[in-house]
Amino acid sequence: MTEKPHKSGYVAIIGKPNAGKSTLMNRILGSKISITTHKPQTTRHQVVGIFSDDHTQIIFLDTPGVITPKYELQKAMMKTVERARADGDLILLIFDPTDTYPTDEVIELLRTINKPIFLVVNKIDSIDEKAAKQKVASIEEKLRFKAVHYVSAIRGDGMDELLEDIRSQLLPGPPYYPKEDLSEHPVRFFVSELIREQLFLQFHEEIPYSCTIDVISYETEEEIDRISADIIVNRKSQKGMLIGKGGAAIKELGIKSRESIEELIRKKVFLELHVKVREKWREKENWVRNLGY
Ligand SMILES: Nc1nc2c(ncn2[C@@H]2O[C@H](COP(=O)(O)OP(=O)(O)OP(=O)(O)O)[C@@H](O)[C@H]2O)c(=O)[nH]1
Ligand SMILES: [Mg+2]
Repeated sequence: MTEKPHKSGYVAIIGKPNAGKSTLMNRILGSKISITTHKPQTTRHQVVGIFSDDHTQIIFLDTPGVITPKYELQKAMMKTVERARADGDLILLIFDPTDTYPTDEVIELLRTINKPIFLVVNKIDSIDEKAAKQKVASIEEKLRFKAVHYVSAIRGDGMDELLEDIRSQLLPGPPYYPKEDLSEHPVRFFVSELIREQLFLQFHEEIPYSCTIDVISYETEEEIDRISADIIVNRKSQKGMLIGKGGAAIKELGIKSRESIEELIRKKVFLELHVKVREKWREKENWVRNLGY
């Protein structure tokens, strides 16, 4: 009997904003590693998610949705996508067939690379097969794919077949991380992401896009973790909106954020939030870099 060789490799998850990239990664890992919301441009960093079984380790790189950047923060986000494109042994282009706008920027980004690409057609739970196939045909005219998969990241349809096909593309190699690891980011990263997720869920229009989170301190005690974080806003006028009437908005943000952090670390959390104004931080390369992008 021949043993299955151990295989490992990097898989970059690339696509337009809101296509379901983070949902797909979370679904494969069976764990919420990357935040997801109904709003585009939720993901801003390269988020590492590690899938392991006895004979495979796949390191997924979730990335921000591909856009034409307008300010420094978005430029940094697109550098992240380019890095993942360079690091991936295989690329998954996540495509949302219910999206009525063109996919040109993503196609442009992937046109010149010489690596296998899978087209992963997501959200098949909300479009009929014929309509999805028509859309796929128009993308296949522009890019060559090693395989096309139809999936629903929300429902989990097509995940086993996708995983098996990803594995078939990987080369024999050792695991790079301990098999029980699901990610590699420090807990502070997840804390700031979970607060940012609540910003996207609770605030409207420009607010979530104008904010970032800076975890100032994280103290671990036996019974409780004490976390203090700044919410950085882009304009002075946004501070009041974040705080809300009588502090109601920031209170709600704090409660929901604390609950999701507690769920992650399975421990009681004391969370202190402060709003700070950094005039036009999104447009300034220094600030963008200092704030972790
Ligand atoms: N109906 C349906 N909705 C989905 C599916 N997968 C993801 N979604 C929804 O699509 C929205 C965007 O999902 P995300 O995973 O945040 O998308 P993303 O591509 O990571 O988005 P960005 O980080 O903004 O680039 C969320 O509301 C998801 O619930 C799916 O298979 N079916
Ligand atoms: Mg995302």
